[in-house]
Amino acid sequence: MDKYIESVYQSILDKDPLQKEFHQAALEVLETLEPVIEKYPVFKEHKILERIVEPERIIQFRVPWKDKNGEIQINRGYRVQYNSAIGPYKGGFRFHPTVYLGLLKFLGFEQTFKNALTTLPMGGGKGGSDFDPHGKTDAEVESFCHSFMMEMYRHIGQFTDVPAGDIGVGGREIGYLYAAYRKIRNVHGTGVLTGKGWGWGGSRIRPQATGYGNVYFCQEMLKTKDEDFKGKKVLISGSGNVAQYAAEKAMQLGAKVASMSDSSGAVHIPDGMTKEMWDYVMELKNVKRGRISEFAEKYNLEYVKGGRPWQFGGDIALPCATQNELDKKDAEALISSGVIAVGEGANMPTTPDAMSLFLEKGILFSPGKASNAGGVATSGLEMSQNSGRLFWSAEEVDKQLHGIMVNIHQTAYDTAKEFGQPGNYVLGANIAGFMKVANAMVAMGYLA
Ligand code: NDP
Ligand code: 2IT
Repeated sequence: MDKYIESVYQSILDKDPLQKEFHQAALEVLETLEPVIEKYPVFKEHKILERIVEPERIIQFRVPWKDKNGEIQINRGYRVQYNSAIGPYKGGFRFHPTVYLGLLKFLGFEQTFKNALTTLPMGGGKGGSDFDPHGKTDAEVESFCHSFMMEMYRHIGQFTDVPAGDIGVGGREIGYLYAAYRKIRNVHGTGVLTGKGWGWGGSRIRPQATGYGNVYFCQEMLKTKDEDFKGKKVLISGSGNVAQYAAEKAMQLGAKVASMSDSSGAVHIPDGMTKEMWDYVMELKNVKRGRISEFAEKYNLEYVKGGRPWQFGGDIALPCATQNELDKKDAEALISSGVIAVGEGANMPTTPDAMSLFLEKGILFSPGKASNAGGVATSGLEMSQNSGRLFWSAEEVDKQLHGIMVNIHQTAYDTAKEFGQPGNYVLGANIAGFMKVANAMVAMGYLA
């Protein structure tokens, strides 16, 4: 690695030695920026790398709430306001027991480049809590969300920072959070949160956007090899928001969706998911909030407790659950089963050694910051509709989402080619996202 880039990376390790997911995300980006730093010395002169790895602001706070027995519980809340060079901070909230500062720094850092790739004016941020919504009653989740917003409201706003959902934060949680924000601020109609419901400020297609967008991106990658989804065996991990709509879109395109999973295990669907099965999963996960094993039981399908879908083998893999859920052993299994494309729906689901293997073997591989950007892009479209007091039809939003994904694909593809590594979407996306933010920071001087 270039000495200057190595010194920036080393300073991250020295300052925050325990933030391993952040180290991983930063290293992946920094490594690919070598040719840019060489070509444009202005970025080094302006210390863009040193500045871009450091969040502009970090907020951490106590979230007290009462459980169903009337007992006081205490969680930690966070917002990492990473970079606002090109627009207000934008990015989701994650509620999951593994949430800590290092995880949110990785997500906020990724978000900065992802949002730049959408071409919409959004900076990068991420927040959340170590609160675990699993097994909680609706009333408990509501109480937690209200307490969380009692502190968060003062840090966000349509021109400052616009949160949305992520793991553990869906339509239900956004509703409770938005209610608290409205009560405290006495305003309605601002785009202070995205992922709102239809009829109270939300956008059509926002729930579908990340999963659909991931499939649209993958479609573009496949086109470069004269391939498509039709008849392909598609492995999907997760069974949450992103996985659900990636599955729906892949099915619409004629693919055989052969797996779903959750943190307890994976289900194999050798003949492909049917519309009836998909409806069952939607009800199971979004209404009953049950486990994917119940789906396996209902349809008499193979269920691997503690397993991941990758061992089932397939043509296309769409990891849509969480970070580092596809490792080198999984990549080897996929490659030996003849996988042709891997499209990241989750953020950083592929470990670095697995990613290197895919790139080395010439497998089409899209990094999450490019292929899952459809979610935040549609959040941007929700912000536009809120500002204009407008509602666009599902067809209109889907058309714009599709156009944005095609454009991100083209940008990553062209940038990889320009920098001498055709087909390397990781390098292409990192460089294209970085250039947009870095140029803005240079133009605004050292304060940006
Ligand atoms: P959801 O909470 O709706 O679903 C998450 C899914 O992943 C669940 O099936 C969950 O299983 C599984 N999962 C979570 N943690 C783990 C774990 N440690 N090990 C195994 N499985 C796990 O979240 P989303 O679908 O919204 O998010 C999925 C991924 O997509 C995340 O990486 C997120 O950052 C990313 N993303 C989401 C966007 C969005 O718009 N929602 C936009 C862009 C990216 P279980 O219920 O058992 O925990
Ligand atoms: O990781 C992500 O891009 C998201 N969770 C969506 C963020 C958003 O603001 O819609």
